[in-house]
Amino acid sequence: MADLEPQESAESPRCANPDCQVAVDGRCIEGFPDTAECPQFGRIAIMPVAPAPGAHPAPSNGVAMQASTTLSVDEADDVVKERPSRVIAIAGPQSAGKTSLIAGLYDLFQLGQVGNVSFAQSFSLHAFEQAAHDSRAASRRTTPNTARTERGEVRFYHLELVDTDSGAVPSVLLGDRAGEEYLETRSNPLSAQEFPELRRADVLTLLVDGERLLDAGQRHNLRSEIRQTLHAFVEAGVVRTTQRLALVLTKLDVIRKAADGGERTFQGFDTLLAGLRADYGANFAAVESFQIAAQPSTDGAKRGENLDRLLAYWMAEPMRYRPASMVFDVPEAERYFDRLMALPKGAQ
Ligand SMILES: Nc1nc2c(ncn2[C@@H]2O[C@H](COP(=O)(O)OP(=O)(O)OP(=O)(O)O)[C@@H](O)[C@H]2O)c(=O)[nH]1
Ligand SMILES: [Mg+2]
Repeated sequence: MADLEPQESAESPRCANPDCQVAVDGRCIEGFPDTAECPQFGRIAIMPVAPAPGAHPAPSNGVAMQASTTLSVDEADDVVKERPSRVIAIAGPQSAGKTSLIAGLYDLFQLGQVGNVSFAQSFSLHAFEQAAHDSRAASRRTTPNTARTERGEVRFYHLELVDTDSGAVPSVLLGDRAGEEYLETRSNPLSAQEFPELRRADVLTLLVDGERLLDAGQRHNLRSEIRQTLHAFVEAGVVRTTQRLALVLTKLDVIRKAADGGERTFQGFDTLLAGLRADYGANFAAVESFQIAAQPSTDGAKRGENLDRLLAYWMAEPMRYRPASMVFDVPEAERYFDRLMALPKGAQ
């Protein structure tokens, strides 16, 4: 097979479908009259590329493809600029289940629609596969052993999803980073300003490790960690009142297996939620709670239980910032000039 070089310039309209000739003849292979509606149309094209020098030649019956991996902050910003999008920051202490949540959602899409949301495409298929493989293997072990997310830049998992009720097809960007970096903000709140996913988030998703909340010896520490981490985010000024907060209790399967059926743990979670609402509710447009089992290792919950509810919260139309000073009544008047009025102070 001859090696193929990308033939489009950076400015050309590009499509993730390598068979689509939209850049050449302007026709969308999926049949959309307006390419903006086509779920395949985007900046990041999956197209045949020349192998790196010294690399193994591509098999004769296949094509080499650009790695379909997580997106950097700049790449995620490109997606946000071009398409309707939902940016989701998934924060929480180490081992809370952040990467498992991402992998669990991907696993659910393998089976079909999740609630009223169906899968269209992803620029991160390989990364999802890797995360799902690790977490499936871990959930089969008696001692959990998921590959910990390494410290470093946030990585965004990309999904293009269809809301089958509204017809919206937003890009959903799920930010993942190592839990210990979030924890460190407690002693140095300003370090949260280095985490671009927090400012960009439409939904800040804060995970509470259900297994630790169940453990009487760890319960108190965990609740302090969550409170202090959110306090640090607020103090660093990286949350905004147009963001929504999701407080998510993970590992529901283990909690339900407790001798008291998890009653104490659920109460502890409700107390934590009530405290966060009282102290930080005014910093967010909404605060909702969820209880999930993304990758259960016991029969205490269904795999992916309640992820559909969390996904529906993520998919909601993001809040748009509207300065209060611009919200004022326009007087009704026949003559156009009579409708003019002095702007409120500070609105000029
Ligand atoms: N029982 C149970 N275990 C889970 C569930 N979800 C995740 N786990 C386990 O919890 C452990 C930690 O999960 P991760 O997804 O790696 O946690 P993380 O928050 O990404 O951790 P860091 O990358 O270290 O910040 C893994 O061993 C998972 O298998 C669940 O629903 N039930
Ligand atoms: Mg992780």
